[in-house]
Amino acid sequence: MTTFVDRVELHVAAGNGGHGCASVHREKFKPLGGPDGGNGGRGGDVILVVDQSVTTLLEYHHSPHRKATNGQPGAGDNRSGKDGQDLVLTVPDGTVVLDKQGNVLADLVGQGTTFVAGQGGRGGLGNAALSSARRKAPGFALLGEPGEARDIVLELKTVADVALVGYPSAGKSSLISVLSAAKPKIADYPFTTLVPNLGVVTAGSTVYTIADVPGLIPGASQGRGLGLEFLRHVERCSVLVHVLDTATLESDRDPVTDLDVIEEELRQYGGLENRPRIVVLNKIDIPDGKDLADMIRPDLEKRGYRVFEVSAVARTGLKELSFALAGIVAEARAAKPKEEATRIVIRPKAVDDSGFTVTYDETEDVYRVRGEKPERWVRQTDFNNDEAVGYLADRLNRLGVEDALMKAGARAGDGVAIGAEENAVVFDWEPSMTAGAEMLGRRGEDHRMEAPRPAAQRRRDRQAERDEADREFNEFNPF
Ligand SMILES: Nc1nc2c(ncn2[C@@H]2O[C@H](COP(=O)(O)OP(=O)(O)OP(=O)(O)O)[C@@H](O)[C@H]2O)c(=O)[nH]1
Ligand SMILES: [Mg+2]
Repeated sequence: MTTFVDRVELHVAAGNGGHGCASVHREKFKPLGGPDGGNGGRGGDVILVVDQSVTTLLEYHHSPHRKATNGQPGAGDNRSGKDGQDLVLTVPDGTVVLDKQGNVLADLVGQGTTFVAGQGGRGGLGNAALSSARRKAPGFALLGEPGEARDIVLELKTVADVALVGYPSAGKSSLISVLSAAKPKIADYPFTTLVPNLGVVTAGSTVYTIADVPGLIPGASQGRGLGLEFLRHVERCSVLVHVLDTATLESDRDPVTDLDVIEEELRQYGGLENRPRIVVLNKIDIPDGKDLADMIRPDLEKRGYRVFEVSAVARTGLKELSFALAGIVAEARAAKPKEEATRIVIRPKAVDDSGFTVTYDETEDVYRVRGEKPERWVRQTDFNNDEAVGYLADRLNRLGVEDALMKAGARAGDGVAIGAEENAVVFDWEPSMTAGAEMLGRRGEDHRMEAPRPAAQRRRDRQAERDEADREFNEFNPF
């Protein structure tokens, strides 16, 4: 028997981008050609894809660390590095992806639905790509970016059209075994089923799935028995089927009370109120069972339930039941908003966010710069290469980071951190020449504090200043 695992923690790491290459073209008699360093390849993504033939998360329980391959570094002669390979992880239909705090990142329903769980790092540009009219022969290249690494939780919420609920030993697994090709474990002791079973039923032209959950008992909502943990698997169903045992030997039980108990537990669990329900009276092959079924049937129908009398063992009443379920499922499917024809691809977040923020971080005594672009550029920089650092400074300057630092009150020599606390790059700030000189010059004269004055006004003001000076002079020199 395969183990059923419906919750796993998964650590994914996308591939790193390959570094760009700094190289200069060499040829006989042409010692210094142009830069010809190629770009690094992209790191592979980690991608989750729904595959309906996968039914459990067991695989990830056994090996929870998954990494996509890295991009290859670029090389001379304009050769780009190869991209890393995406790592495609198949998951069952109905897998919910959460972060470690329990926030839902994605709900993967439908064959082929895709979620990029980790994005591969971009490859670094080689010096050929970095050359420009201004920078003819860059002696540096950009580093590849690290791939995204994340801890996620996968939780399976089975996607079954029909869910069977009932007391232990009511015959839920027996029913699945005779309605579908599934072969669940069946036995005459309670809690035979420890994890949900799933079967596929074909009734006429309708194909639908049917699942049972471990038996429920009074107090299940307080954690008795196997608790309500598994009810998660019935949340998505279109119809709930109460499987009632008409031949139980327990003296304090009868099918109608059983029904009330299960309904109460479902109510406590919540969220299933408006799901259509039908009642199956099972075990009518036993004479007492048949008598009891006939006796309570009108009562149940008066409550509004459609009632089916069956025997999973003698295989009676099954056809009628399976066609009735097919009808309800077909109706529910028709009522659902049309599923998009294309498969849904969910990406974690927009990557190109051009903004950034500068804040003073008191505990660390640094000005902290946060933003997708500045943080990416820092990761791409080889800090052992002055030219590369200069290039970074230019980029930051053009984005307006230096101006923003000035405005925030940063002075030359202050600490500046780019990135989040754990992986920030911290350095002493040296305003680059242009921005620095300009800003400092302005600050000395403090022109910025004044509103611009038209020339005529400036002339009048100057005249007023002179007159004032003359007055003072005359006061002190009365002669
Ligand atoms: N006579 C008779 N026995 C049945 C019928 N259906 C199931 N049983 C028996 O009832 C017992 C319990 O059946 P299961 O199908 O395992 O019951 P279950 O509801 O899945 O039980 P749990 O998994 O413990 O919740 C088994 O011994 C079955 O053979 C039926 O229609 N007639
Ligand atoms: Mg069972």
